[in-house]
Amino acid sequence: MPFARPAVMGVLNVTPDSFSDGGAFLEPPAAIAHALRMRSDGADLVDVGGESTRPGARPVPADEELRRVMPVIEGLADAGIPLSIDTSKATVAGAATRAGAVLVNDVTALRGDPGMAAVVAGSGAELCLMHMRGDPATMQDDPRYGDVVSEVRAFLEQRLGFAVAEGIPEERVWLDPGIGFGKTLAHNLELLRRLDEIVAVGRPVVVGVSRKRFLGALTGRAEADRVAGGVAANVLAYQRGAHMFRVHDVAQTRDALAVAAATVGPAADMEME
Ligand code: HH2
Repeated sequence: MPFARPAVMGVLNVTPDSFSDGGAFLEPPAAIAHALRMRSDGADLVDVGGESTRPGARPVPADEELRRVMPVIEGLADAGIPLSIDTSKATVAGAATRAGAVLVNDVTALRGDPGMAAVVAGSGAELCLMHMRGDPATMQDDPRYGDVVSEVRAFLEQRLGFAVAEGIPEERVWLDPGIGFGKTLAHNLELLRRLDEIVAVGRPVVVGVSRKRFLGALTGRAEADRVAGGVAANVLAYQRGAHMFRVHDVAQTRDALAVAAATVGPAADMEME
């Protein structure tokens, strides 16, 4: 396990249209400066993405995605920043891991590109498999589940089995319930409330709640003002066993998790022995 719990993954969207920071980091110098700031704020790794997956987003061609992310990845790898690549394309994952990315964050869970599993297997990188209902263009059109937690868990177990069958060692796989990806407010809250059932699969769990729409629905706040709501959700997810937290607001999340870990985490357990 390359990252101790709790680990913080800082979000770096090199896109014009991401839902909360679209356009802010399109130029490599601005993106690199922001990543260095997140690192000094306590990010364990920086997740670089060149394609928005917000509800309604349109796919980006591979050459455009490469053009956006590679100068940033190369600059950050040179600076020694641990990197993750947020992509569903094998060519992008291949280029990023060759440049030094240590984790492939695939929101399609190896369903988006038939070449992805082989690239990840050959790269030696970690892999995050995320649950998504449908695709970003349509995923928020009336999503329905019988029991959302059982269905997400069964999906993640199936995708984990697929990854292992494709030659990716189980020890390298992370699982993510995909908060906001084809889910209503009630679905997102049920997944967070019963996150221990996803943790029980036995692989480390990543959660991405940062600035998302469900926080706006609960607080009435715009994206940039959802930090406190996100911190609350991340602390609750930590308590239920989540390992890694994907966030835009690294410093605040790091502080909250330090307090949570000291209170209910392994350090607190050890002191009681
Ligand atoms: N959420 C987003 C993107 N990638 N990856 C994982 N593993 N888990 C998530 O919850 C997750 C993700 C969406 O957030 P963001 O990157 O801020 O926005 P956009 O997709 O518009 O770029």
